[in-house]
Amino acid sequence: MYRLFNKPSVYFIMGTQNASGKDPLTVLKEALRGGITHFQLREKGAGALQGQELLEFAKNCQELCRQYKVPFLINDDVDLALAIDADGIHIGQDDMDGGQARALVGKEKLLGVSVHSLKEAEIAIEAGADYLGMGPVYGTRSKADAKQPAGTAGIKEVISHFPEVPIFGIGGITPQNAGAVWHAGACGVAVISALSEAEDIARQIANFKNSYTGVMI
Ligand code: 3NM
Repeated sequence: MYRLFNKPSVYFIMGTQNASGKDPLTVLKEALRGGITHFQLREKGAGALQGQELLEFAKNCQELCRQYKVPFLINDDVDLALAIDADGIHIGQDDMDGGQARALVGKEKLLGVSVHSLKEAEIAIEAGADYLGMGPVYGTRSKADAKQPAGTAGIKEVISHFPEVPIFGIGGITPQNAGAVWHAGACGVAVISALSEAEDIARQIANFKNSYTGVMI
């Protein structure tokens, strides 16, 4: 199951609110063309699409991801994920319980869980998580209720206990500061603004991948 998480993974997260005035589907297409390895639709906050509009947008995102054979996950909304047969679901600590999410989506779907401690990581893994997100590593403007920046110590700790579980660093990560996340042993970076606000999304993705080997263009 962990084969879908090769290093260095670049996991793009976006909702229509993150597209910085651009067409969100165009942003997603550029990111897919540029080589993102995972995509999560995270539609949150004021003005978030709902109902039929959200369903249509999600289907359009899914269609694009299929063209590029990139796993398409949905944040939090299990009903939506099941309705459109998304590849997986990502949940936070304030959403439903990991075990409950796993029971609802079944064994085949990817399940990601946001965690902030070794204890939360243990519980998520026990519940059947395929990967974990850990953050915020750095300060972020993209999540209203984000915790204090935690650096990479937690990532290192979880990896030392569960070396086989894919861990993504999240929160304020850019190609310039991603080195510490790779150094901690993360399989990938999960990012919103560094890609959604990039002038040249493909180059930014290349820079993320190159930051793994220390090369920058
Ligand atoms: N979750 P950006 S931080 C969605 O700490 C999310 O769990 C976080 O956006 C966590 O790359 C975050 O723009 C926002 O900082 C990430």
